[in-house]
Amino acid sequence: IKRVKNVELSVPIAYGTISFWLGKKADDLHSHKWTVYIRSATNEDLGPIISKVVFQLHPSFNNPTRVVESAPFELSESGWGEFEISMTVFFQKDAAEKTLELFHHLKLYHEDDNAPQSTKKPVVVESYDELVFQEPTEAFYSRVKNL
Ligand code: SLL
Repeated sequence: IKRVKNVELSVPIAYGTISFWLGKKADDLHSHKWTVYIRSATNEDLGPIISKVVFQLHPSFNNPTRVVESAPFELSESGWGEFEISMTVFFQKDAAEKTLELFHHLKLYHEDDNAPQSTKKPVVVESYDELVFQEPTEAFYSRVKNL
């Protein structure tokens, strides 16, 4: 495979969770609705770069291994508890890159225990990172450099 020498391609990403409390009427096992996501930090489409993301949920969920094969790379669920989510990122084939593993702690509750829960104020936790392609393959680079 031909690689482009002395070139580094860097794609800023944001990943994390947003969670809404469903209110007093919700049942105990599904008190919150949440979404875990990986997105471009600059609002680009990650579809040309990422082929799929495997989200690994807590084993208390049905089918805890969730595969998302197209953008947007996100997953929504409902539940009651916080846990660590692992996300395995698979790149498009022509990138010839290994998978990348990201971890994110799902947060449902606000920091301040005394703050009343609200169905209108979501709990958002987001991290920023970069997908870095050192000496990208020619095929991948020519496809994504102008995105
Ligand atoms: C805790 N260690 O004890 C954590 C585990 C697991 C949360 C939290 C399942 C919901 C469903 C769910 O929310 N599990 O089964 O639909 O806090």
